[in-house]
Amino acid sequence: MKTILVLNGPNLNLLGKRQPQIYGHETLEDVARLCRDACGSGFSIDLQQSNHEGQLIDWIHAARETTCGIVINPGALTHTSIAILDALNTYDPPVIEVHISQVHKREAFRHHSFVSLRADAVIAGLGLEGYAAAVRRIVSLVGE
Ligand code: DHK
Repeated sequence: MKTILVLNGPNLNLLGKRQPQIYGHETLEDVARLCRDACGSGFSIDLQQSNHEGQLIDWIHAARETTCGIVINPGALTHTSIAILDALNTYDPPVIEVHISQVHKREAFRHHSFVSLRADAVIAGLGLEGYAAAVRRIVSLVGE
């Protein structure tokens, strides 16, 4: 059984309650369900969320030994965190960056992503379906 880490950054614990006009009414539990449905039987999903940059980095480091890919929505750390970029640069398997909203239609400060310098694909604006698409892509990249 291969494991895909689905990592979520600051404020995504409030998914479903936070600005639903932007992020929708579904929750992180719905994200977990969509990812599990998308990955098929040979894979497991490890979904994590933290509001703390260092915790996210620790999970990326641990994933080096235990996972076959990372789906990451770093929240606002997307636009600020060289440390998360550096952590992802220590990780060899596929990395896919997901944003629920279409960040390029929003404020200019959301248009730049440090994580995109490492990501093998970037998905924005598909809502929660972006996570499922990212999981399917990792499954196809790493093989059943
Ligand atoms: C989530 C956030 O929390 C924002 O800080 C990003 C991203 C966009 C999203 O669309 O999922 O700018």
